This record gives sequence, structure tokens and C-alpha cells, in this order.
Amino acid sequence: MLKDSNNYKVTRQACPRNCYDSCSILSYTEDGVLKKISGDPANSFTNGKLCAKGYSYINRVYSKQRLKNPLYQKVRGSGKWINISWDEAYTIIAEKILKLYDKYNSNLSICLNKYSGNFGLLHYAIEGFFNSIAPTTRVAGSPCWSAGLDANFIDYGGNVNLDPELMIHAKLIILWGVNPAWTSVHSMPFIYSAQEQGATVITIDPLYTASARKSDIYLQVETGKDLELTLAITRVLCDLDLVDHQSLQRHTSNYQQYIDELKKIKLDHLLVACGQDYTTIEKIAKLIIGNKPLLIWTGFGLQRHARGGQTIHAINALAVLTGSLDCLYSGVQYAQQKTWDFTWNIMNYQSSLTTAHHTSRFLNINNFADELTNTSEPPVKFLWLACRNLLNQSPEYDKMVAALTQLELIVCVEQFMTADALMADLVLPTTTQFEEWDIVYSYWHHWISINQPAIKPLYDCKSDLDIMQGLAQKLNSLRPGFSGFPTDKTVFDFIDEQFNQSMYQRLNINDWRELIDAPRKYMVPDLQQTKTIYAFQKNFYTDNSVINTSTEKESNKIALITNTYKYHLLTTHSQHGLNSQFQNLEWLQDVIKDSRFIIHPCTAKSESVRDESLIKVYNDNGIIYGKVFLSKDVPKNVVLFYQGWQPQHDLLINKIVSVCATDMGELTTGSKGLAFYDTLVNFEIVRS
Ligand SMILES: Nc1nc2c(c(=O)[nH]1)N[C@H]1C(S)=C(S)[C@@H](COP(=O)(O)OP(=O)(O)OC[C@H]3O[C@@H](n4cnc5c(=O)[nH]c(N)nc54)[C@H](O)[C@@H]3O)O[C@H]1N2
Ligand SMILES: Nc1nc2c(c(=O)[nH]1)N[C@H]1C(S)=C(S)[C@@H](COP(=O)(O)OP(=O)(O)OC[C@H]3O[C@@H](n4cnc5c(=O)[nH]c(N)nc54)[C@H](O)[C@@H]3O)O[C@H]1N2
Ligand code: SF4
Ligand SMILES: [Mo]
Repeated sequence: MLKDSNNYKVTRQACPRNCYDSCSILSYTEDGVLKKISGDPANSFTNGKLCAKGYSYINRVYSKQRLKNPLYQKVRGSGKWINISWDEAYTIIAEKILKLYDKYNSNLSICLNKYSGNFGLLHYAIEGFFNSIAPTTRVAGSPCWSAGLDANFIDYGGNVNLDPELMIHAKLIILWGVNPAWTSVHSMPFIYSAQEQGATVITIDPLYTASARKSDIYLQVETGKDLELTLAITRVLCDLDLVDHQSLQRHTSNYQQYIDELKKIKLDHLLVACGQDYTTIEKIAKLIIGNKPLLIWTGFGLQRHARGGQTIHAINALAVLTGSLDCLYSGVQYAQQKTWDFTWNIMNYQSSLTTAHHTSRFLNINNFADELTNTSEPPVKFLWLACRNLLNQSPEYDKMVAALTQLELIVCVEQFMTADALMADLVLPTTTQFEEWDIVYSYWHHWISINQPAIKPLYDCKSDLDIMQGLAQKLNSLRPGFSGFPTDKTVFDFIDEQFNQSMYQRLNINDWRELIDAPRKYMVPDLQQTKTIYAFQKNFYTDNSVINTSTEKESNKIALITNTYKYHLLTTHSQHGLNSQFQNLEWLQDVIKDSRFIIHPCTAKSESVRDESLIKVYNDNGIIYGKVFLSKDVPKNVVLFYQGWQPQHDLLINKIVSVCATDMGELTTGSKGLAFYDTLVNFEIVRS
């Protein structure tokens, strides 16, 4: 056992949150109590440091708000919880599942809604369990990154990233609709290193963000108008004949058509739409063409708009035009999925049940309330929520609450009493990563980490894997063979099964247990330095809509802005929260100042409100009351409110966020993404 100089036991963990950084962590415990944690220096991306959220993990583990044992409320929403045992909980759940199966001769009335509360590999045991009881109802899609994933899939054949540590070599870095100074703090040192070696950093964002402050150039783009901005830059490059024709010939088949189409659009229209003048665009275009390696980081924020996919298409096209795809350390970064080739056996346990249905039914995760309500034969009657804060993180809260009334049993597996847990019939307490085994990998960098338990499970908490095994056991004891999910396998058996020889080779290890000595970087030789082989094959110019800047949705929106609602409501990701997590922790209260509507002082003046005024912000979806905070970092036509857990129920911002689909997302995730940042609102004073 590893001990440090204070005689603390040292274990390796990893942060499994939905965060670019997927940090490797070292934990120090004494007498079974977690005393200290730090970033793991053996991972050169984490580089021994964590973010403020990471350092607050001890407070999360030992928070008084942790759920301690299974809870049951007879009347949903009554708040009258009674403590029950695990056996009682499993019995209630198993009996309901069997009753529904007997009624419908199908498990399609059983639904799982899981998303990103914990991205650890072993948490796919949840999907594994649901696969093991014959077809069920599931969710397809993602509220997060679908449009961009599709655009890159079409352009490059998949989502792959260069090692982001190579950003140090770049001469020009563009942070385009991403705010890594908050959302990927470990990327920043690589960006600073590049700057120290002479690189220019440009941030393109409607908000003057923390990342913009660290950049050399800040371009304040009109919200949702990056497509016009990209086309304007491209157009100027074409007009000045600064385009890399060799690159275009090598990677594309129809670029001339693209350029011809582009030349039909008036440059002035593009400039007015994105809020820029010619001189600025010419300057940016010349920087882009004149500085290699060029690294463009297209963020998730950029594609949370109706034309998010097309925008990323156009930026990818710009990268080809500049020849940067063939250049060492250049390229467009978004995310990586393709890199990890686990077996995913944990999800592959089959059922031997005979049922009326042979395939699972998929509901759109981004239109869940409507789809839940409209699904019949059989209707959904049972909902399992895990790694999900559905009510807090999805649009249309009221509709969602109404949709849940049709359910006979809602089970929520949680660490805290969240919005979802409050509306569940049964709440099952689960472990934190400090109390369980896991494997954690990243959708941004190339590191993989082991997660060892540092302490025993607290209270009566169980891991998601243990819970699924316990439920499978109960079901099979009541109805032999009902679930094919293995109840006799250990956690190590499950991890063993996830790896294969090719993964071991790329990690340069023989067994995953070697990860206990240190995290490892995954070797992807063809991706170490350029994205050349992944460049566009033929699809550079796939459809006219890239060029056609006024899609139907966009013109509807413009009409809405001029006629009804004046302001874009941006609900971007906060500094000290991770979606709906961390904001409830005592240690972070002094720094969290999220629950405010942030507006420009000039806007405040024209609407006769002041700093600290109470306003009501509204649109067709509803009304939210909140306090004003004035800041020149926000454009005059934007109201900013950081998304996340709102302990004051009245401030649940997603109550007024619209369900507007993005243009892409179906190819890679099964449904279109969500244009969270296309929501429009008005506001008025309540009390000054
Ligand atoms: N308005 C607005 N809404 C948004 C966004 C936005 O920008 N604006 N962003 C969207 C994006 S990008 C995303 S990714 C989604 C995120 O949506 P979700 O994935 O639903 O949200 P999270 O808050 O990350 O996590 C959900 C819950 O998982 C729980 N959890 C943590 N660890 C575990 C575990 O080990 N087991 C179990 N069973 N539960 C666990 C946490 O306590 C938390 O309550 O939100 C979306 N919602
Ligand atoms: N601290 C922290 N870290 C996180 C998270 C968190 O909640 N907090 N969430 C994690 C998750 S789930 C995700 S998806 C990522 C999100 O990571 P990011 O993509 O960095 O986050 P967002 O906040 O969605 O958006 C980034 C920026 O896009 C800008 N933006 C919005 N609309 C436009 C536009 O039309 N054009 C341009 N150019 N920019 C625009 C926003 O103003 C914002 O500054 O971060 C992950 N890391
Ligand atoms: S939230 Fe992100 S940056 Fe913070 S510890 Fe976790 S992975 Fe690292
Ligand atoms: Mo996300």
C-alpha cells in the first residue's frame, strides 16, 4: 500500500464528471477518513492540480446533505420520506417491474433516463442491467454536443482530437464558443505556453469571458451568427486569393462550387449579421492564413444554436481552405469519441425473456416530456433516473413534471436530494468516486485513469453497479432468469472484460491493474501530430444549407426578435458548478454568485432597472423572478444566467428555456441536439 510522508494512505482516483479535463486525482486517507486530495502529477494534463470543484470533493463526500439510506415517499412530492432497507427497496422495484411485464408481456413500459452525472466506465452497468431484461424504453440523443459531433462525423468520418497538450506548438489559437478558463482549466497552461512562445490567441464569443480576458484578441460576435462570421472570413480569403488550392484539391472534391456559392452572397450582409466591420474581418483572415500551426477549438457552446452543426461545418471548411489540416499540430478540435475502443461488454448481457417486442423503444432525450406523454402500447409506467438531473437540466420544467404523473414508479439514484429526487417515489443513495472502483477516460485528452476506492462506502450507499446487481438478484429470486445481468461477477471481473489486447498495446500495459501505478496516455500514432488522414474525403460541400444563411428557423427567430422578444437568454456553464453539481456545497458558497440575471448597464438604463433590482424575465414558456447584476461583459441584447442547480426552486432557469432542436445530431447520437442558447426573453422591473 502506498503511504506518503505523513503516513497517509494514498490512492488513485479520477474525476468522472462530464468535464473536458477528466482529472487524475490522488487521495490521502487516515484511519479510513479522507483527509486531503490533490491532482496527480503522473498525468501531464492534470499536472498535479485540480479545479476549485475538485478541491471541494472532501466537502462533497462528507456533506451533511448526502443521502444516507433508501428513502420512500408514499405520496409523490409530499416530502414525507420514510427510511427503508435495501431489501425493501429492491422488493418494491422488482414487484413493480414484474407486474408491468405480466400486464404488457413486454418491458417497454420500463424506461431508463441516464445522462452525464458520472461518465465512469462501470456506470454503464446501468445500461447493462436494462439490456439484460429484454427490450425496454430508452433515451436517444444528448442535450450537450450532438450537432457538433454530427458535423465532424460528416467532415472527418468521426470525432477525433489531437492530443491537446500539443497546443503549445500552435502559432494561432482560436477559442471559438468555448470558455476553457472555466470549463477546461487544465487546457489553459498549454495555451499560455503557446502564448509565451509567441502565439496569438483569439476568443470569439458574444460574452467577454474569462478566456477572452486571457486572449490577445477578442471578437464579440452576434449571438448565433458564427456561420455568417465564418463565411465572411472565408469570403475575404477567397477575394484576396489567399486560399490554399493544393489543400482543397487534396481533401475535397467540390470546393469550387462552395466558393462560387459563397461569392453570390453579399459580404455586407454577412458583416452586418455577425456585427463586424471589413477591417476586423480582413485582419482575422490574414492572421488565420499567415500563422501555422493553426489550432481552432470549436466549443460546445458554439453549437447550442439552431444552425450549430452547419456552423462547425463551415469552420471545418475554413480550416481546409487555409491548408492547416496538413500542417503539424494544426487542426480543428472539438471532442473525441472514436479513440477509446473498450469492448463495452458491461452492456452486452442478453435477456432470455420472451416478450411482445424485439427491439428497445427510443425517446428523444431532448423532447422527453412530450414523447413520454405520447408513447402508448404500452405506455411508460416506470422510470429509472441515474446520473441525471432531468428536471433541473432540461427545458420545460412544468411540462416535464406533468409528464411524470403518468408513472407508477419513479426511482432516482442520487447522492443528494435534487429536483429529480424530490419528485421520485424511491430514492436510492449512491457512492461518490472515493467509495468505488472505476475507470475514467476523457472526451478531450488522451489519458485514462483508474479509480480505486479511498474509503469504504459511507452510510448505506451503494455504487450504481452494486445496485444493478442487487436488483438483478431480487428479480431473479422472484422470477428465475428474468435478468441476464451477472450477479456473481466481481467489480474486477467487469473491469477485466472491458479491455482488449489492442487497448493494452496502446496503453503500453499488460493489465489494467498497472493503472494503479500511474495513469496512462493512450497512443494514437496517426493522431499524435496531424489530423491529415481524417480530413474531408468528399463531403467538404455536402449541401447548400451551409451557404444558405437564412434557414427557416433563423428567419422565424429574427421575426420573433423584432416582433416579440428582444433579448437572447444565454444560460452558459458556470465557473464553480458542473452542470447541476457542486453548487450545493458549503465550501463553494463564498465564491458562487450564479443566481443572477446579468445585463449590460446600457440595457439596464433603457429598461429602467438598476443593479440589484428585482426583475421578472419571461417568454411563452413562463416567468422567472430574479435579481439584476450589471456587467459590460455582456452584449446589450443578451440576458445571461448561468445554468446549474438552483436551490431556490423559483430560479430554475430551464423553466423558461425553449425546446428548439439543432440542425444536426441524429447521425452520431440518435436525435438532434438542443439549441439552448437560442432562447429569447423580455424582462421588466418588479422592484428597483
Ligand atoms: N439551460 C441550460 N441547460 C443545460 C445546459 C445549458 O448550457 N443550459 N447544458 C446541457 C448540458 S451540456 C448537459 S451535459 C446537461 C447535463 O445534464 P445531467 O447529466 O442531467 O446533469 P449533471 O448535473 O451533470 O448530473 C446529474 C446528476 O447526476 C448525479 N450523480 C453524480 N454522480 C453519480 C453517480 O455516480 N451515480 C448516480 N446515479 N448519479 C450521480 C449528480 O448528483 C447530479 O444530480 O445539461 C444540459 N442543460
Ligand atoms: N466549470 C464548469 N466546467 C464544465 C461544465 C460546467 O458546467 N462548469 N460543464 C461541462 C460540460 S457538460 C460541457 S458541455 C462543457 C461546456 O463547455 P463550453 O463549451 O466552454 O461551455 P458553454 O458554457 O456551453 O459555452 C462556451 C461559450 O460559448 C459561448 N457562446 C454562446 N453562444 C455563442 C455563439 O453564438 N457564438 C459563439 N462564438 N460563442 C457562443 C458562451 O458565451 C460561452 O462563453 O464544459 C464542461 N465543463
Ligand atoms: S471538474 Fe473537471 S477540472 Fe475539476 S477536478 Fe473534475 S475533471 Fe478536473
Ligand atoms: Mo455537456
